[in-house]
Amino acid sequence: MKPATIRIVTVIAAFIAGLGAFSIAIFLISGRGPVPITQPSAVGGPFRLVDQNGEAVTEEALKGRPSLVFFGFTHCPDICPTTLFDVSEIYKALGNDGDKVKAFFVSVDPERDTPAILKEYLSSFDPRLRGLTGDPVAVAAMEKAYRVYSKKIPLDAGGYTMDHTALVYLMDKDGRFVAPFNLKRRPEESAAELKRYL
Ligand SMILES: [Cu+2]
Repeated sequence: MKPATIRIVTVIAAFIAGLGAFSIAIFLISGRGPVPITQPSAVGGPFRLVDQNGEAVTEEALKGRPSLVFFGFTHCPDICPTTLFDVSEIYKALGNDGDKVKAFFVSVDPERDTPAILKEYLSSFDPRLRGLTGDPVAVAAMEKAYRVYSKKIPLDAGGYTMDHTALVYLMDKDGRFVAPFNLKRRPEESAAELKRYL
């Protein structure tokens, strides 16, 4: 080959090599893109229950608004009524924005917590709270999806109580789990956090 030809071949070879390096770089960059939003969250999932008015409620109810989701039962001696009271105080602190936040109290004791019992029990708290119950198998499936533990504990005097996870979950307006929600602060502070998710 003549020197001129050699130079052209070298330039073309360098160009092709450069192209290769360039496409490898693109591949590496795109391979490190953001985590796909379809990745399933560790907490949450489909469910099919009924509320205190007997209306069907599924995971679709979590969409469009941020939600607080927590589990308990109406015979609970302290934690559940305290949580329901705290959430009612947050609704008060939210003022007009209260209508833009949902809250679900899911019974871990569907055997006793019928919609009618839930309705009576929830009448002492903010009317925007929705109580969920249903078929024990459906309740157990939701507990599993939300990583909730619950267990029936027989009482000496007869009957039983329930041990259960007392976490409150904050879900965003797409129905995705954000984080456990802290109730151990002033309702105004909780309200301010919720407003960030409207
Ligand atoms: Cu409880």
